[in-house]
Amino acid sequence: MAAAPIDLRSDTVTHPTPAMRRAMADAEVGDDVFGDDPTVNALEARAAELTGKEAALFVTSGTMGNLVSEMAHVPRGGEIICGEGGHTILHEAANHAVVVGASMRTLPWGPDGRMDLDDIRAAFRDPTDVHDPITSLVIVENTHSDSMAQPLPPEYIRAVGDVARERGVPLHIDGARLFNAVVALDTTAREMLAGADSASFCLSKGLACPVGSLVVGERDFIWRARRARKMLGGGMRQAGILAAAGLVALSDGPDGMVARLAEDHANARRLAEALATLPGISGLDPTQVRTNFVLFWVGPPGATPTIAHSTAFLAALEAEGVLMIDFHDGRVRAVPHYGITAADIDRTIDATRRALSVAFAPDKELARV
Ligand code: TLP
Repeated sequence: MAAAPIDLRSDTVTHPTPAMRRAMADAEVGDDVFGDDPTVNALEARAAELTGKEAALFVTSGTMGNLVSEMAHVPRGGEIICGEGGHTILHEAANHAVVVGASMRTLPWGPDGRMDLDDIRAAFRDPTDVHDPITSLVIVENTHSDSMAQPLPPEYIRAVGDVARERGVPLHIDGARLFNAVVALDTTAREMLAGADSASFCLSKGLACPVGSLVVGERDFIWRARRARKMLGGGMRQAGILAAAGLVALSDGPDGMVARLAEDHANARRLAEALATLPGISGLDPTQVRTNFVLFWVGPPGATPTIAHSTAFLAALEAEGVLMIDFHDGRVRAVPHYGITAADIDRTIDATRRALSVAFAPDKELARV
């Protein structure tokens, strides 16, 4: 039987740890819609405590976490300020428009993933003008995917929160990979979110849980998010089976998965350092690998990289037993995660070298593009 591929498409492909599987098998459960599931209640209490917020809500996914947060913060006809390539605008099936009934006002960001504070100030609409949408929420993504998952520091979150609150508008953090940012900056989730009104973070990415995300914020906000979750059909019953894995991931003990994220960051840096030296790879500065994303362009040396080049490279790489993915702007993405070892990184480096020479051999049509 062929060996399983080294799957670096995303940290969403992680499988639960043995400790999680045991905790899931043994989980005490109840009907969570009645508020009776002790394991869900414990997970929500743990998330609130870790993030320094009043309350938390267990939801099915990061997408649902962001959606119920938007529904809880934003009225129909409201507008959300967010970065132009953010997950909430590009990868959530336009749920802000279809479900929330809101528009998005998108802003550019710098290479470090930050929207300029003056740009944010200028993006607020005039609430006294009958023509304008009602600016109702600012969203910041942390880690910030497009900038190769830069971790944005608590001071920046605080500064954006201050700008938003000057206008009476809350700040939500799409913290799908919040704990990667926390670990990379050697801070705490509490400190990271001190300037934010709400956040969602995923358990099912680098923290390796099979399913789930948490939304955190003030008690009233969480109540509105809970109603929104119900409306979307996301009220689960004996969800403690799933929450049990989350409690393991967020525990302080040896089975906890937060501190372990540093291994993924080290593997990502090592991978990037090797890949950046290969002819055919461009746009990759390994010193910019601060968390678990490695993003780069591929193409024949000297040629302008295109999406067709990425496609050819990814196919050649798959034939070598390694999976990466095309990022939305045409770059290739590799994401080390739980289960990926340093030896897998070495094999990936060799496989990449071979895939580049197959995809961009001088006699290949694509090489002349
Ligand atoms: N991102 C996934 C894909 O959807 C692209 C990935 O593989 O990176 N916010 C951010 C910043 C995300 O990267 C993601 C997932 C989400 C929200 C949504 O989380 P899920 O997939 O749990 O709905």
